[in-house]
Amino acid sequence: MSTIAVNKKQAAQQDFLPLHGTDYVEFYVGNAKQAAHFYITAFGFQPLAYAGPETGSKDRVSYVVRQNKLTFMLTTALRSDNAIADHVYKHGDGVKALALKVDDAASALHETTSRGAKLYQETTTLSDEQGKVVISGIHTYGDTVHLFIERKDYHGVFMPGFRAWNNPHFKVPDTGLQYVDHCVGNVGWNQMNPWVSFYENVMGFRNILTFDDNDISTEYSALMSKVMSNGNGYVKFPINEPAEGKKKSQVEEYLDYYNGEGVQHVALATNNIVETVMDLRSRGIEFLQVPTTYYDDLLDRVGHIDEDLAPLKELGILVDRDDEGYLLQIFTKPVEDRPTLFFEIIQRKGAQSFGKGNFKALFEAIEREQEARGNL
Ligand code: TYF
Ligand code: FE
Repeated sequence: MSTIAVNKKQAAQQDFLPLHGTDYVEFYVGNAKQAAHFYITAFGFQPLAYAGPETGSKDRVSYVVRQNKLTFMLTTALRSDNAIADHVYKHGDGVKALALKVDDAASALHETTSRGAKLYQETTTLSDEQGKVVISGIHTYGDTVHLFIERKDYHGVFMPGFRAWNNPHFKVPDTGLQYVDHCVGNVGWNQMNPWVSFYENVMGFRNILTFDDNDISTEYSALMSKVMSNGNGYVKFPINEPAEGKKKSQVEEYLDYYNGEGVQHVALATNNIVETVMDLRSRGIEFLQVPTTYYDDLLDRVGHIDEDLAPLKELGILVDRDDEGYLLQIFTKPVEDRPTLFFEIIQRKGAQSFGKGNFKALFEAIEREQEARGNL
């Protein structure tokens, strides 16, 4: 065997959990019909698939919506005596599953459970006339789970158990959202490092960035964060924990209202953040606002950028630079009544970092919202 072949084999062996990115994000919600309508109307997703009593699913309904490489599933309970109803009762609406694309769902389950992952779903083969999809799953922080989805040769709209769903009388253009850039988990006091170890040891991820109290907490909202990435960088999971500070940590507020650990934000990538955010705003999505003074010295801080300053300022889009380039980002207000899940819209122009230069302005904006809620 040549040296290159040996090295490739070693690299493949090292990554015991090869992932091809996010397959879908599943939300457990109180009313999936209305939640799906929100993601279609306000975020520009297209209807894709439906599962419910008509397709043999007696205890739940799920709607699947898609925009480019982004797939969301909105699931609700049809009865009170099931795990979905319990989840919504405990947490409100939130992310249940981060489903990851794999070549081999049985292997993914074996590799992770043999390293200590707690089993959520045994390897299950779902099949219909269109082919088969194999799924398995493990628990992560809180009541959140990771599903492993193997869909090598499936030709149906989504997966067995779902039927095509669309409404020919209701067409809404997309908003340019492309794929999941990263998903952030909020965990309890002193729980960041244990979850970092979980992603390292059980899932083979690496810690690529760390934000400690000095980066984040001294003056502003107190939290610490470590960014975990899988081998090819397609799946990135920052983990936040609250820290003691002058004011109540935004992470603590989340833990109070979510009633435990869970997904804090999902970052959605776009190729044109100005157009995407203008569109989202006109559809009613509300974003956190920074003071206009943020823009006074922006170009001194980040140097030349391709975008005009005026629309960035008008929309409240934040910019940060690192060694590799720059990024533009903005954060929605929470998308439910509890101050829990929100979305980030991000456009990367080379930068692979997370906007550390914006933490001060961002966390002060979050604190203003916390204060208005009486939770600071
Ligand atoms: O994902 C990130 O790290 C950035 C910054 O509560 C961030 O989006 C970190 C913590 C937080 C909100 C945003
Ligand atoms: Fe983020």
